[in-house]
Amino acid sequence: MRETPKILSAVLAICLLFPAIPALGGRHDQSASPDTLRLLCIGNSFSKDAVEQNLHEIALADGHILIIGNMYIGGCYLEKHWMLAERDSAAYSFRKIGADGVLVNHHDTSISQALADEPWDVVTFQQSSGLSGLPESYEPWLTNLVKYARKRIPRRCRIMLMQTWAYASNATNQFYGNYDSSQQKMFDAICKTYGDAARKHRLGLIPCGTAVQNSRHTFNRENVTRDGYHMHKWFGRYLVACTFYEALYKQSVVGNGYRPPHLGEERTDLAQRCAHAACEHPGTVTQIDFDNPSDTSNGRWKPVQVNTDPSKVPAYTLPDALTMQDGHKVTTPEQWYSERRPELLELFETQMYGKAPGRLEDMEWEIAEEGPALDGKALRRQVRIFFTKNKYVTVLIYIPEGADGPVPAFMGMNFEGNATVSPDTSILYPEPEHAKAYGIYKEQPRGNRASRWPLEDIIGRGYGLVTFHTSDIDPDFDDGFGNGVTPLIYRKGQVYPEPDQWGTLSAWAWGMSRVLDYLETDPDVDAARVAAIGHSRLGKTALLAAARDTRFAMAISNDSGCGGAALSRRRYGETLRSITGTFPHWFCGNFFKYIDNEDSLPFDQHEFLALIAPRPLYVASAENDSWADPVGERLSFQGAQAVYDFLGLDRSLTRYHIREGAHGITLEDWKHYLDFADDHLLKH
Ligand code: GTR
Repeated sequence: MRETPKILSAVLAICLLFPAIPALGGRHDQSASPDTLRLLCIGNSFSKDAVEQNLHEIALADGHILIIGNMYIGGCYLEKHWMLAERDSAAYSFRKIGADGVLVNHHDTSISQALADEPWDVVTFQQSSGLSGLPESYEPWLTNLVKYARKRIPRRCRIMLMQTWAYASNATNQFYGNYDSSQQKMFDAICKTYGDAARKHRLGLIPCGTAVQNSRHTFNRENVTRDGYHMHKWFGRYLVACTFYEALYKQSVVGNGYRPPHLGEERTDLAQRCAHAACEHPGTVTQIDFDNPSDTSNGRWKPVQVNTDPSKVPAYTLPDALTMQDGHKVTTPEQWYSERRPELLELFETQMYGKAPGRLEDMEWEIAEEGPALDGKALRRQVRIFFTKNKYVTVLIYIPEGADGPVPAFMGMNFEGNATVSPDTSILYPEPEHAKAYGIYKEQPRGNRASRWPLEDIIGRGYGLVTFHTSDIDPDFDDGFGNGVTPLIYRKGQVYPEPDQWGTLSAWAWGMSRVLDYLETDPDVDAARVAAIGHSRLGKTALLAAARDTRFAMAISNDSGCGGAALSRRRYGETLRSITGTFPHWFCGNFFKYIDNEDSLPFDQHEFLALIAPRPLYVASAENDSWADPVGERLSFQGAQAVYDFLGLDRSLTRYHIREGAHGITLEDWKHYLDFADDHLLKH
């Protein structure tokens, strides 16, 4: 123990025996009060997630002083804890939060030293997550550890088990194989092992794993971990701390007044309720009933109401695209381009999607692979664009063979990896280390999304295709803005985007611009004739990329819906409340103030579409896609057309279609886009 030289150990022993004498070199917290609770966790990074943030503050909000010790070794499992205890090895970081809430890290501490450090009230053990559902990994080590601890702690001290949690469904963690990569299997196994161990040793259980699982059965879904297994920095950590609190104090955490950082009211409330339900029903998932007022809610959480009845669309007034914020009318096209357009773009950037940086100074690229494709009809080029040494995007490009000069191209991101775009066996899968950084990712079979990318048709008609995977820019789940490119813009000490800094859609759109930077150097693609295209969430992104970056020659929105082409004020299908609930990472912080408050938005999406002018704009819907509000998409498109008209632009620059069928991008959609591109991107 670094802070406790051996020479003082005798004095320390005396101080521990007579705690009224200030502990010389010992750490028994003197500022504690008589009702202070002292918690010691013998754990690893999972206990770090659970007790090192929020927990002290949650207790304090209810008037309790809580001293917390966390004996930390990354990935440590019961067998190893026992081995280290037996050898009295000072191998731990003893991370202690005092009565004042300040964490001090004491390196080189042994379990016996930590046990003697305070008159603990609660000591917890946990298994490492990968082993946690394997019963054979518990004994005899847990028995030994419990005996070892009992000899060294006050008689009244409770020993509890901190239940760990199952991984995200597509987690890349190597230990997931122990559960056939099945979240349900892992959760069931964890419930059984911890339940059995708690009964066997008569220990209390802190049902963190159940709380996590509860949250996955709400609108929050997989937005609970930051990398597939560790807790999301804000939501997940708060959730497990709530669980700890309620299990320790046997006092409901619902309504606790502490507000964790970077979580809205909804998710704060959600975490409290998931934790509470877990403590009430530790061995099973509770489907939290947000509609039921007699549920343990304090009534803050509003259920998501989805309207798909056209007669129930509320009355609304759209902002006039041609009136400035200060009430002045836009009277000339020049005024639109020089004043109104920048004003609107700034509003969309700061109030909805979040600002992104420009091009990075030290970006580099390299050709990772190149070769013939489509039976010689195309050239395939795979390019890595490096943002930093470890952060890069792999871009898959197909270029028609035998073209007469650089070709026009479609650029669109893909949802599940480049290899899903075509059965072409030369498409690179991400390097395992790179994929690991996605956190949540499941390698998909080659070509399983090929129907969305009619490569033969695109190439056959003389266009290139440029695509890359969303995860290379920012994995599509809320991890608290730690992964992906988001941290690239953090200033020193910053851990979370400012309310007007980019969310994931904005980061993705930024990625499209960076790929366009590369294309400007590619001899085979004409970067001045690149259409930004995207389906659904990637349609929102394509629109944003083209709105922001006028180098894109065209924008195509396929079923982009809420946050894309559809009007927000109609509140039909997906609303601001539902989209920000399920995808809290997509937008910037400022956008949340418009939830249930759409009429106060300083814009609507017709003005977003109008930002594409004077370039060609295509909006498409599908009849059965009520979630994306096809009517709202069409009305918004018409609102944008009015701006095109005002600007004196030809009607041929804007096109809309609605096809039969469901949400999706089909060959039929693509045929329309190719025709539209023929009109505007081909040199006649
Ligand atoms: C839905 C989401 C939509 C849309 C869609 C998609 O779950 O609510 O806004 O983006 O996903 O991207 O397929």
